[in-house]
Amino acid sequence: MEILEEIEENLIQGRRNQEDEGIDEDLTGPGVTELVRKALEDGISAGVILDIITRGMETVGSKFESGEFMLPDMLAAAEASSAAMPILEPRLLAENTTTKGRFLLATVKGDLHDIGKNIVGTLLKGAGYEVIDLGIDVPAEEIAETAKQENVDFIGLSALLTTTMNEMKEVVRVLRERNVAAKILVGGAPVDGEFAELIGAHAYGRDGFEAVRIAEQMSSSFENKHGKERITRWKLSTVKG
Ligand code: B12
Repeated sequence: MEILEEIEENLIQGRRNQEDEGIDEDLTGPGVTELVRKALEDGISAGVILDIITRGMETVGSKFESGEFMLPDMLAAAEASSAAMPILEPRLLAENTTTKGRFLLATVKGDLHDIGKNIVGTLLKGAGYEVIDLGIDVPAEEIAETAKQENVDFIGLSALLTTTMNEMKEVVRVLRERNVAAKILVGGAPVDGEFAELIGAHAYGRDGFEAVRIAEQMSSSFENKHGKERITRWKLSTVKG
């Protein structure tokens, strides 16, 4: 089996490392973390590995939906995926060292899913943004408070449940009420562009790569409108911090 396929298969089976048992007991040998290290050593790019991990998690979701997988299976895959991130992050960071702006990330209140958000954070950092990650289950007030305190340029909200996506609307309302000027991006499997528009967010991002693209577009239009000053402040604030 090719190494990327091996990563995907072991992820779906929830095998974080070689000691872990998969659902299929015959599956032995290196688990996700060892395979990811090996793939990087072989010269495979961190971005390609991220894509495979994302695809594997989609399969896990379908299996859960069809009843083939139970909650512990989903959790095991999630743990394997999270364990791969610290291995990939330095590589993604090495590709870019400049700072383009401050990005606040949070999974909204009621929602505990953070794999996608963490990937978005990793890619943003890799692209040169300073990321402040508030974690999961974050109330609107806390997001608004931090956005003001830290004077962030972008806010990225994540939700994976059809119930919690409605919380995004509340976050946008509170941000407006508190006059937070940062651009708001929303993302997560149940969210789309139409929903983003409906709740008054500035943009929807399908994945971390798109989040980077949107932020770059917004920054350059901002720069055109307001000159280079603010961009310089971003860079200085990050050098200090
Ligand atoms: C892993 C997982 C879990 C793990 C989460 C662990 C963790 N640390 O995150 C655990 C086991 C805890 C879990 C729990 C539950 N889960 Co769950 N889970 C999943 C699963 C399989 C994968 C999610 C994932 O990590 N995907 C991989 C990442 C890379 O993709 P992603 O999150 O979509 O993120 C990408 C994009 O969406 C985007 N993105 C995400 N956020 C943001 C933010 C911004 C700003 C931008 C620009 C982009 C962006 O970029 C990311 C990178 O490409 C999904 C299935 C699925 N297909 O989504 C179900 C799923 C989301 N879960 C589901 C359910 C039902 C639950 C539970 C209610 C189950 C239960 N009975 O308890 C609980 C709810 C807990 C809670 N309150 O949040 C349902 C939701 C159904 C619905 N429509 O609401 C799903 C869809 C499974 C299913 N098909 O039924 N889950």
